[in-house]
Amino acid sequence: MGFELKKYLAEKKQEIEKFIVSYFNPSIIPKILHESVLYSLTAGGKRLRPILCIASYEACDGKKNIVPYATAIEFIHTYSLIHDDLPAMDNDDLRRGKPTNHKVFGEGIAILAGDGLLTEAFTILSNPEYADINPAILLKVINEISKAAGLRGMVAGQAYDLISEGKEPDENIVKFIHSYKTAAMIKASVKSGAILAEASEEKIYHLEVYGQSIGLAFQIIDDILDIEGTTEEMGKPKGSDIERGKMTYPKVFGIEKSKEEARLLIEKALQEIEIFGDKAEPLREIAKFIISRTN
Ligand code: GRG
Repeated sequence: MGFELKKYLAEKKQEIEKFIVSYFNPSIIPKILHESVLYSLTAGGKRLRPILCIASYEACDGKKNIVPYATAIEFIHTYSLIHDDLPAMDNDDLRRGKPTNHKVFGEGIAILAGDGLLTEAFTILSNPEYADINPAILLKVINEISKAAGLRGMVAGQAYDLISEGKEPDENIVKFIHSYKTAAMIKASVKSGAILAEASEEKIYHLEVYGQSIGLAFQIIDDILDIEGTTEEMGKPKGSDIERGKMTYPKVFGIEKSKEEARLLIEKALQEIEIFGDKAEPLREIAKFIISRTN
């Protein structure tokens, strides 16, 4: 039987979630902070970034269990969403159809939950014992992920997103926001899988271009869903980007051109991973899923 994406995603999701619930030691963490961290970590995320990391590792013939390292990336993603929803940022009441973290636990605890998750990710990534990984390899992964998450990546993109609200459409700015706010972490997830597998420079390069392309397409589709999606499927109010005057792809290029750009990016991503043959089937199907997703 051929490859079934739904089954693959469900299996990987289960492994990631098993690690999440086993990871925290509630006796050390104050109860409310522990609840806040687990609330957002188990609120129904797609686990796209850790699954991409694992799929990339497997495409490069990696054979160890790297779920803890992949899940560390989900910790960073979860921190970014908790902080993104805060009143000082996007001020959202709903995420994945549930009240946002600060609505349930208060702003102070939500900020600390985000801070804790970001820091804890590096506690995991700097521990070679999870899969007997060469520390020099982990150092490379930490370098990639910290660059993608910080001032040279997601945080820079988020800052441009924030200060561009209500500004005139600008092609360069929207491309910067999408590349840094969203694509940087997706690219780093894919690249980290290849680094953990000790893949060749050539393979790492192709996977990096794949990651950047699907990452950009992912955010373009997110912008389109804000206009064409449904509040029920997305789990957050439709039209919130327009309401806030966000610099989005449809705002700058129009909806049809945005769809065409997303399609071209996915095509480019698929070309980049041709060299991996059947081993890249999960990466191939994930790229196609990104363009057809409804949440
Ligand atoms: C440093 C205070 C401070 C805040 C940082 C950097 C940051 C906050 C936020 C940026 C992260 C962000 C909101 C990126 C947008 C990318 C995006 C479309 C996120 C949703 O990703 P999905 O659909 O989420 O993979 P699920 O719910 O499936 O996990």
